[in-house]
Amino acid sequence: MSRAGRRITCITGGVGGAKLVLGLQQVLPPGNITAIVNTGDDFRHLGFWVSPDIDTLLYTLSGKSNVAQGWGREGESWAFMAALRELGGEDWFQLGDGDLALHVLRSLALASGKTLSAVTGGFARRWGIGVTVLPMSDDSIATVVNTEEGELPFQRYFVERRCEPRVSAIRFDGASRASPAPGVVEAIRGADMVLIAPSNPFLSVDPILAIPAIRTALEGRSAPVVAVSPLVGGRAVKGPTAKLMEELGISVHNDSIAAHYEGLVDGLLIDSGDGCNDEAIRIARTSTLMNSMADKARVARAAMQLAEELAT
Ligand code: FO1
Repeated sequence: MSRAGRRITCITGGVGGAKLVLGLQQVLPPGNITAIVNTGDDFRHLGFWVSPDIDTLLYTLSGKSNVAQGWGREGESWAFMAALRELGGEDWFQLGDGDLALHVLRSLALASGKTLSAVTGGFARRWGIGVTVLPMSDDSIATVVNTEEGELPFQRYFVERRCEPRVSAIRFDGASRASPAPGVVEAIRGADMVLIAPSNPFLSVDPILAIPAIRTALEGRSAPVVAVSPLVGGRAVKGPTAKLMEELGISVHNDSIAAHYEGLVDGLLIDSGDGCNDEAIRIARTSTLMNSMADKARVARAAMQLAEELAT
């Protein structure tokens, strides 16, 4: 089948996955791509339901994202936050004026009984996004980080504490009882290949894999699953991945990434300068840093190439 017919499903957190999906869009019609997005970072803040990784995908795929910042909208204004601070409201989590519209409308829709996947699909359609953007689940799942300062909900750890407290364990409240959102299992089973984006395996990919029916679908896969390593040169491209691995006693090496995904992936795409000694999976290399659109297309093509080799 020509690549044009390929159906690809991408399992992703926020930024890393958004870049990979942008790269895939250079190679495939957007309608052939489904993104299954982490919602373990989601939380209720100031009465609004905030879904950061979903919003990163929506903003990125609609060309609205603040690329340099890695979250939120480009050209944002901050009148709401200024007024909030005047009134003594919590200001550790910045909500831009444009971003606020998304949280207000999502919160209203959820309060009226709509599901997160229905709301997300509505936003994607409104913004002309051709990729199918699916939350991993419509059930509530919360990533909680055990640190030397006690348990922290994800955003308190990631934003308020800037990932400083040392982590001893991570859990995903609700994941073991959660069902995949509609279309998620079908997107895994019906794909010609499944890619795991270079998101943080422990914070952003694991919540997705913690949903039993998703893990089972990946374990029983017929199509190849390829992960893109989040490590470049023995450190993470962005965010706390390497620091977290050290704190969890995991060596910051692709061997650990391969071991972490053992039984779920058939191939691992690593950076040209790195190595991986795992004999059980196929390794491919490219320059995996994704800054320019050409970078993103290169990494997407290399991941597809590896999956195609595994499928033959
Ligand atoms: N990250 C920050 O570091 N500081 C913020 O103030 C912040 C606000 C914010 C608002 C909406 C949103 O969707 C994301 C936001 N993020 C912020 C990023 C967020 O914490 C991360 O995108 C993920 O949760 C980690 O992948």
